[in-house]
Amino acid sequence: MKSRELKPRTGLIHALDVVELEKCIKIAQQVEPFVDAIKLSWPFILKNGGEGMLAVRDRIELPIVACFKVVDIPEVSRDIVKLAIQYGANGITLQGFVGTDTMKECIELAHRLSAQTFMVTEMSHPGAVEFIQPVGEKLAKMAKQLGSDGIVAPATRPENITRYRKIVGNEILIMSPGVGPQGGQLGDALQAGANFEVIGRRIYLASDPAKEAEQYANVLSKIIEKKQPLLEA
Ligand code: 3DU
Repeated sequence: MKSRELKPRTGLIHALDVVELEKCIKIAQQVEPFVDAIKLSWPFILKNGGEGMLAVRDRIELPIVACFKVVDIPEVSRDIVKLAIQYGANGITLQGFVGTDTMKECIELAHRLSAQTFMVTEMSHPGAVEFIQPVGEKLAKMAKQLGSDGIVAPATRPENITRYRKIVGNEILIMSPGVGPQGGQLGDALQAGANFEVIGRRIYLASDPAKEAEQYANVLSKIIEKKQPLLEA
């Protein structure tokens, strides 16, 4: 499976949480010029199977991120990672709190299969403050130590993205969900240190998803351009 590497260009990832296959493909094609990746999640897979993910992948050229937030014993997690990649994922999200053993195996396997990993360090919803947020910094350290390509951190708490950025350095990608209905403001996560903002409902529920994505991409890509000289300095 030829790899498509996720790199910041527009700074926008579309969380395409639409379960109807044809509608999902149509929106993926419409937003393709304005986003860096399409992110698919469990509801889509449960409805369409791995073949559904392959079908989306075949109709676009963008990287596909499988947002499976893998959280199981190493042996089972490995199978999820392997199958996700066989079914077209170029990147996969992992839940760091499951432990170093699972994370290490998943990251090594994904890299052997030319895919990228994104470890969740803190989620964006209110409940995240109960259990995962208190260990977020530890998780960010683990992601860096294990060589994860990226981490996932909340657009709803941009100040924490800045803390995670300090821990992981500039080499690791930070993707940040939570913009719009969850309360995060467009652009705040990138300003705080993220590389991508992950936006779902605001795009796929819009009457014109392409236009909506284009507007967000215009704002986000300008922030990326401004930050570039700072990162290279
Ligand atoms: O709130 P939105 O509709 O923009 O969708 C956010 C997406 O990001 C959705 O697919 C969800 O599963 C994912 N996500 C989070 O919202 C929060 C996380 O911490 C990690 C992933």
